[in-house]
Amino acid sequence: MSNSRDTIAAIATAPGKSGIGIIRISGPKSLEIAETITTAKIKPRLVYHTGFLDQDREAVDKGIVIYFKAPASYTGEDIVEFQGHGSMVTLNLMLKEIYRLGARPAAPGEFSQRAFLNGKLDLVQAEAVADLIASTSEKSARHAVRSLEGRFSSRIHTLVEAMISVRVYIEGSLDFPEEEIDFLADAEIPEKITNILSQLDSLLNDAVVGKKLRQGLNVVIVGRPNVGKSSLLNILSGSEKAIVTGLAGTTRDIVEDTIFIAGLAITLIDTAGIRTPENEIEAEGIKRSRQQIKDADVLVLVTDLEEITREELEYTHAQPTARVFIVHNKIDLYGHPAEIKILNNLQHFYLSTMNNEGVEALKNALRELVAENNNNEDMVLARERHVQLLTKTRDVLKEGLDIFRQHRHGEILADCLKMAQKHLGEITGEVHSDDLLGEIFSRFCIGK
Ligand SMILES: Nc1nc2c(ncn2[C@@H]2O[C@H](COP(=O)(O)OP(=O)(O)OP(=O)(O)O)[C@@H](O)[C@H]2O)c(=O)[nH]1
Ligand SMILES: [Mg+2]
Repeated sequence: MSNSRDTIAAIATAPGKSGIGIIRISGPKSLEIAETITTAKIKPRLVYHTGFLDQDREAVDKGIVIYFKAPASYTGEDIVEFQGHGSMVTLNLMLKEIYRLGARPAAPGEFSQRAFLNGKLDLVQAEAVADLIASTSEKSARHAVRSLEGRFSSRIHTLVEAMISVRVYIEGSLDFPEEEIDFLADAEIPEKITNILSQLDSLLNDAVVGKKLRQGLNVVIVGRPNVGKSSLLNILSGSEKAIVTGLAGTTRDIVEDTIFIAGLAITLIDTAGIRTPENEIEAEGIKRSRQQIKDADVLVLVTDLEEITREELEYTHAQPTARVFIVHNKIDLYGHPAEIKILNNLQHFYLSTMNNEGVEALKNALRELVAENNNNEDMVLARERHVQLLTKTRDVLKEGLDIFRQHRHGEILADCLKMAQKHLGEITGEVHSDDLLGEIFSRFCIGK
């Protein structure tokens, strides 16, 4: 979509009424356009208070204009920002004039795409820009800023450098067999690869946790009808979001509420009670419950019995990697003390949502879980794309190492290293396709 000879323009602030509205233009005509619609003689990085004029030299608004001369700008091109009043009417009038003078509307993410293509940001950093704008919790915002500062990218570069150095060593000995450093017998190579693999594993680990952080934790509450799932959602979120009645089958739709624990977004999801449905509406509700189970990071399985049944436990089988908490609700009815028991490696919480006994212990367990996911300064705000590429990198390196160990085959290992490097290059965007760029940048907002 990008042709950097074009000058692009967009309103960069959110639509609606606001104190200030910003129009940003980038490209070779930026300065000329700015000097036409203002009365200022503009130098880079100075602030001018000026009128913004339309075609008939009538002021549409009055505000500030700033010029960033290429390459010292966000996109690496000439950029001008007009800061006027936040009225969609005047901003659109100005845009109309800017288009008339030769700019065209910017596509979503086009400013950031130009920044990427001009080497101002790598792909991970560009994605961090979008994540920062979209962040819903303090933690995810802080981690987005770290990625933007280049911490994720620098861990990737360290790995790439280590791979290159091993590859150069192997290829060197392949090219000059007469000087044969007997690398086939060299224990240093597997050692170096193992070392790279362990760094890669730790990055992958941080990325998986980081992906959760980006999305927030999904806590799904499941169980038979009438056990108190909706009551639990309400007490955990401190709201009356879900309808509670004594009738089995009250909840049919998915009910969600987001709470924040230690700056991390936690989405609590209440579902329809699982049983043989009595009608079509309930059947659809139960189908949706089962879908939610598959997306859960944490499953809170609620029962109203002192002992959970085998059938109830089976609800968790659809999502084997989720953490499972078993809640025995309504202890006031069967006279069990409020406590936590560990049975078969699962935490069982005995509580009553009616008189709030034992609920704090469950909240504490959620807090601990968040802390586990959260206390990692190295964590990177990763996307599924990053996790997949890191996994591919690890797999191809492992394969190369195995073959090398078995057959002492240097060439194959060098090829695997090359492939691994290519996967890492796709993360930072050193290796990229137009499709990938289109897919990433089209999800940005216009004006960024
Ligand atoms: N005695 C007692 N009753 C409770 C407790 N928690 C919930 N209840 C009651 O149990 C009934 C069902 O509660 P809900 O929260 O609607 O149960 P649910 O699991 O969401 O039910 P469905 O939406 O039908 O699947 C209501 O009458 C609640 O007041 C509790 O701790 N003790
Ligand atoms: Mg319910």
